[in-house]
Amino acid sequence: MFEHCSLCFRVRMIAALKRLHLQETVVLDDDTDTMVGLVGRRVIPILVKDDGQPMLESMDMVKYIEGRGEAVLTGPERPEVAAWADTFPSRTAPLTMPRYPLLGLPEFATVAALDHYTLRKRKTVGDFVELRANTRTYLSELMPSLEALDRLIENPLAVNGTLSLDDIRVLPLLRSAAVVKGLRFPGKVRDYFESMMSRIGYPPLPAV
Ligand SMILES: N[C@@H](CCC(=O)N[C@@H](CS)C(=O)NCC(=O)O)C(=O)O
Repeated sequence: MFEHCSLCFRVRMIAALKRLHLQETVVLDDDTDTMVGLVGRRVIPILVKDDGQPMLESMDMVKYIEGRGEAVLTGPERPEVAAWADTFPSRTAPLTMPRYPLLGLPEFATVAALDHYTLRKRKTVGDFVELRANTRTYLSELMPSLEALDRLIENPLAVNGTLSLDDIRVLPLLRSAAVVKGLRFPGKVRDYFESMMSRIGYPPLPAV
């Protein structure tokens, strides 16, 4: 996994909700060999099951972990929450991607790993300094999405009132967005984020 990766956090979140132990390994951003050695290509997250078989899709991993012991994701899903979760990452990327390398995360522990990430992402999202300099603009463009989520949240401990796969879709995205210092979540989003993070026992990532 990468510490900053929201898809990885889906897996950590369900394991925490189920009180199941996950042995976590953070790889350096430039450690493509480890990923290719496990599954033949560069992809994160990878879950290696107890029988040694690797899994590649984060939602499959969530369902696999959920299938062990008593179910915790017993509530209904709402298509409008999944639709919100589909569009949100493209709005946060210009804010979050140029900040992850500033957080002291283990996937960027060497200068080579840090530069590997910067070069890759610069090609897809643009120059990091320029993106950070435009923080105010990106934040104002993001607020309508957060306000839309505020209207969707039914309860601070479950987006649809009872825990469901929708919580696995939403919380990791908020954890990523919260790395932006100065981002103010609307009231229900803030209550949901704080209650859920404390329920699963994770502090937020640092914010810059
Ligand atoms: N469908 C996959 C998507 C995985 C995915 O897109 N992972 C990204 C990380 S967030 C990735 O592997 N990127 C390759 C890279 O960082 O080079 C899942 O949900 O597990």
